[in-house]
Amino acid sequence: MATLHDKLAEQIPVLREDLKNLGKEYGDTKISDVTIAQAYGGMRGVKGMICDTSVVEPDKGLIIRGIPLLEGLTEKWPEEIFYLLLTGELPDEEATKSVQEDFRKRQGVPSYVWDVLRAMPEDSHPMAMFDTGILVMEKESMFRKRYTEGMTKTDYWKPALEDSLQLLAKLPELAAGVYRIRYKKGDLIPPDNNLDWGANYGHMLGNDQPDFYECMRLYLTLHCDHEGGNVSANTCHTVGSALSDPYYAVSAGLNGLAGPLHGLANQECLGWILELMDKFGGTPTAEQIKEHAWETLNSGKVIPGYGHAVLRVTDPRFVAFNAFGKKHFPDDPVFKTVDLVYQIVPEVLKEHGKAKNPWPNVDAGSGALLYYYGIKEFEYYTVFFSVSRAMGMCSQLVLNRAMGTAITRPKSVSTKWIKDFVSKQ
Ligand code: HAX
Repeated sequence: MATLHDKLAEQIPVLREDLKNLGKEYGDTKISDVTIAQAYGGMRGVKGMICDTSVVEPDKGLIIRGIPLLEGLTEKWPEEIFYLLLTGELPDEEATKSVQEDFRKRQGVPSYVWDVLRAMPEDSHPMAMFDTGILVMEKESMFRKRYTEGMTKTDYWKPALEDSLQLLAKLPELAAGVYRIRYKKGDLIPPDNNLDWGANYGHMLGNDQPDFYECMRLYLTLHCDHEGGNVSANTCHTVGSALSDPYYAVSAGLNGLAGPLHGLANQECLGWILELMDKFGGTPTAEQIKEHAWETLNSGKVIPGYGHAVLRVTDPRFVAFNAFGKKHFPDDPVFKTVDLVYQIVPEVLKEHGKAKNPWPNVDAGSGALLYYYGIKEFEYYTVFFSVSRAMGMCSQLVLNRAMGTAITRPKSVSTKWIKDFVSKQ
């Protein structure tokens, strides 16, 4: 099977031809309308961009290139998922090895990155450190170099892929370094060339339990992508559409992931679980969970890890994490509490009547796994999410450069414009 570069080189001319024909024949066909509520409501449901890597169906959740997550993808390693996201095909053993070898060759975070991170205030958020680390490496960008030299538009995807591979190869090392520097865990641990991408991340964090390696692979697989409209993907896409290189675009997207309504929900969520356990002195009863959930809602806060802008069922990513916990540590008190909360909170949210989706999302369960394996610093949890999500962002960026997607520029209108418009109806 072909390497990533060769496979894309074969597919991209076909994709371009398809787009040319679609534009010519159906360019004026409407696919969406926008209401005033949607314009004020975060453009929810407005179809206004293209993402070929994955889709999220309200009743099914994540579907990567036509394959629903729970139909075999949770057993795949992240390198295989990256190949699938980019090319639409699951790699065979040889192609998987070529991605792994590519990542291995490109390892090695430059020492100037560590200097910058060590100079940051000691109480910096790990996400601020991680995103800064990516931005500091921007000087390595091949995309920027080739653009300055005057490359042709049809070649944009090539240095975008090159930057993406460089970046992804270094992210586990950068992320593990952030952990060890921020939480004073001792010297940085260099990558082990015999390990795969996910296991190496675990190794560099300082945990070589085989179960933890498995957990890391699953974690990196499950968070890889969630179509194009979520805050991080959409931000990365917008920044990339200005032909800012992948270092700028991915760092920007991850700054969006650092919001509590998005990726940071995983830190918030474990905090909520531990607060609950602390309050009731251990694994809480159903009544106690109900009481705590209502207290949260009545104080005007959201219950982290529940609800979703698109999903209307239990997130399959939550299902996969839950199955991992049940297999490896069913009696762990934090995991048991997460599982109990899952049985109570949806009913509370339904009774509350506001959230359109009362079911858990990916962030409801992921923290319990990390906590079990000794990563207790939950401010760090969104960094795990980021390493994985960078695969989706990079895949979308490369494909967008291949498709020649235009610079993002939706039209905004003022509230006065809206008032004048409705007064004429
Ligand atoms: N707890 C309490 N209230 C909730 C809620 C929850 N978990 N989820 C939604 N609501 C409320 C909203 O705040 C909103 O209230 P107002 O009308 O007062 O503004 C109302 O229900 C309707 O919201 P919605 O249409 O159901 O949800 P949105 O599409 O607006 O928002 C969110 C989706 C994920 C942001 C939302 O469900 C939420 O805040 N959840 C908790 C935070 C969280 O888990 N975020 C992670 C989401 C997954 C993700 O992106 N991970 O990266």
